[in-house]
Amino acid sequence: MILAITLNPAIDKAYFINGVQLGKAHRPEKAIDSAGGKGLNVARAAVQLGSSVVASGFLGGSNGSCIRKMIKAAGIEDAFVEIEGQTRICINITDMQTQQCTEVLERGPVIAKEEAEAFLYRYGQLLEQADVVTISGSLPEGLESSFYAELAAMGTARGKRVLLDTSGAALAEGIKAKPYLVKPNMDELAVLYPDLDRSLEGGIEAVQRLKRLGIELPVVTMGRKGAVAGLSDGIYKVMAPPVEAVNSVGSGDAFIAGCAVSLDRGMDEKSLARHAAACGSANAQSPQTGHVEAGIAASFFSETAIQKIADYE
Ligand code: TA6
Repeated sequence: MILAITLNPAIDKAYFINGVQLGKAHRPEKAIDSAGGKGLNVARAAVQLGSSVVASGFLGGSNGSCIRKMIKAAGIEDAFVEIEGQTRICINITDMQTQQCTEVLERGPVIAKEEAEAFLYRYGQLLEQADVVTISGSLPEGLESSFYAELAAMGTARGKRVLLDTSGAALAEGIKAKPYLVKPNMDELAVLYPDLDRSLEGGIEAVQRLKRLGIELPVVTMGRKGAVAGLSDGIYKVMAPPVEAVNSVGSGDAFIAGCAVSLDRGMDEKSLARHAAACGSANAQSPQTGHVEAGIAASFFSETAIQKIADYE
């Protein structure tokens, strides 16, 4: 079973507009609501790929109730902790003429101390049944930046593979707990390692550093340039087939879902890396955020290349 953690979930509202113009009123060609926040995108994609998933984090208010209905309909088991605050809304505006995505991400509710404690207790219980744990997205206000490190340490101490996908101080702190996998994209990497450039060499150096810090499977995703993964016998570049993106938002989350499902199925690490990259590309084929058609992922998997590009120093 995959335990998917989303401490700052959201109702994701995806708008598709034919020619976005600031300062103008727009009536979207299409509007799609989904249960979002990175971890719920991971959870939905993992269920679509055939895994059983329990999702937990914080949900509150009318938005929280709406998300509970959505995740039930998506076949995700709801183990969220109810809070006083109102769960947020995140907006993704895709310009249908340029394919450019603009996101507006609310900060979300402030978590009270007793709510954080209630979650930690629930999380400890859920860990017993989990094989793989994904921890994704921003930390809500009220939680220390070391909160993910605490969750990762609890999971690792119980022999679980913990996949951490976050950014900023939460990522820097989380790495100290040595989760099994971290997956910064180039923007997140620029904050973590500002001295590195956005080249393939920069990605390789980042993987080298993360491996030395004890991350078993460090991955750097580089958009159309693919991903750089630190496997046990060296550093590999993974390249899914080039696709025309319909909605690329959530592709990083689908990548994590591919990793979690591969671990859940006991796939070898090269297959895991290829499967994850294929899932990320499959997500971009859907107008929905965090959505993977298993058939498309399987087709992309067979066309996803992996090659060794460096040894560990
Ligand atoms: O990666 C896409 C996405 O999960 C959107 O669905 C939206 O919920 C946003 O990211 C949330 O990001 P955050 O880092 O604030 O958790």
